[in-house]
Amino acid sequence: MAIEKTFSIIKPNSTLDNNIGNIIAHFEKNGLRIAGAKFAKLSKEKAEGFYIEHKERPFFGELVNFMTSGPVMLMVLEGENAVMKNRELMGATNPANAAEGTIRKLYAKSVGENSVHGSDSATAAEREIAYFFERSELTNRF
Ligand code: RTP
Ligand code: MG
Repeated sequence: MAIEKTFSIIKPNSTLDNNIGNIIAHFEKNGLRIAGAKFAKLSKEKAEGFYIEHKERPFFGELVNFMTSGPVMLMVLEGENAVMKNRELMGATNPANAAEGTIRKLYAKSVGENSVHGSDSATAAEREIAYFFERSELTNRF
């Protein structure tokens, strides 16, 4: 299996709860490594563009409000099978359904304030990484 990259966000509930280090440690202990990172406060326009696929969903406004309510940690993670590995480590969207030991089970508050975002496919990862990072901001070990 080739090394691949995926995109991750530590959402405002977890930056505010001081869980940035715990969540990064979780990735690092489970085979993913940081290939790029920045701490930021998203503008409304940037958050709306990121979640454009959810524009017609009833929770879109709430989602954008939440994602702009505090700082976020934007990260590119890399490792074997990184996209699916990250989704497994995150757990189900709703923490009530998330498996024991997953990031959302450990740190999420609700289906909205669910601690982390992770790309759901290699195609999404490519778009999301390019949406936030310049090529020169990423390590290139492989
Ligand atoms: P993400 O994109 O953040 O990694 O999460 P996901 O794939 O597990 O979930 P997705 O269906 O893509 O939804 C994106 C984010 O929208 C919020 N959401 N709120 N109130 C609701 O019913 C609801 N449903 C989804 C969550 O923050 C979810 O992560
Ligand atoms: Mg999603």
